[in-house]
Amino acid sequence: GGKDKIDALGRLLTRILRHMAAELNLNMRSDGYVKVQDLLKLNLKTFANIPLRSHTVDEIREAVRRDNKQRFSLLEENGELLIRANQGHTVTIVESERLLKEILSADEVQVCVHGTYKRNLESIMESGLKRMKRLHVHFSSGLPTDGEVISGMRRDVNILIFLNVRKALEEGMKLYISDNKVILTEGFDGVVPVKYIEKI
Ligand code: HQG
Repeated sequence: GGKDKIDALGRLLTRILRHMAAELNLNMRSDGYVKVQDLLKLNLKTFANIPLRSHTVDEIREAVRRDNKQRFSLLEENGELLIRANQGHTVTIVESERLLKEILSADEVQVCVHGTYKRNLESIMESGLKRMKRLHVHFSSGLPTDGEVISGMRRDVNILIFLNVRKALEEGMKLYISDNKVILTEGFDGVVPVKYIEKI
């Protein structure tokens, strides 16, 4: 039905806007925005097997509105509609300073928590939190409550790692916050060293 079509569209938009700009030759700005009209020219199919071309601007607006983690932002500029993913990128076209807002004081942050899995813990305590394929390590700016969706971590994580924001900022680690309130950092060369982990 219509709901499934919109959900499938949302998943495809996530994939394109975070990971596929380069291979698709998409004109993406350093703040992550691309023209909606450029997307609607693409020939890709959603997981529901519906071609992106067969969608409308209104369906894109609905996918953005409906997204449970507010993964996208829309922008109207010079009569054109632009869309971006708020975080989660692997494509290096995007620049932290343009996509995100820098956190300047620890007072801006109530909690900064990375969600992960027990199987990763030993490795994390050995080598720090790594950004892996993405541009940033991801943290939620609030605590998850039972089974609820929260931007910045998956629902099924079973370990919470808290960042010492004050110490990280003091020692020159740059922290940013996205439009959907995910806290992001490149750490130092892609790694948040273990000494900035406050507690687990
Ligand atoms: C782990 C989802 C071993 C890290 C979520 C994570 C988030 C290590 C995985 C967003 C490690 C990377 C990002 C180390 C880190 N040894 N494992 N040294 N350092 N890891 O997907 O934070 O639904 O790149 O703990 O909600 O899981 O897609 O990062 O398990 O917001 O919008 O390596 O993705 O959002 O995985 O998730 P990811 P993430 P969406």
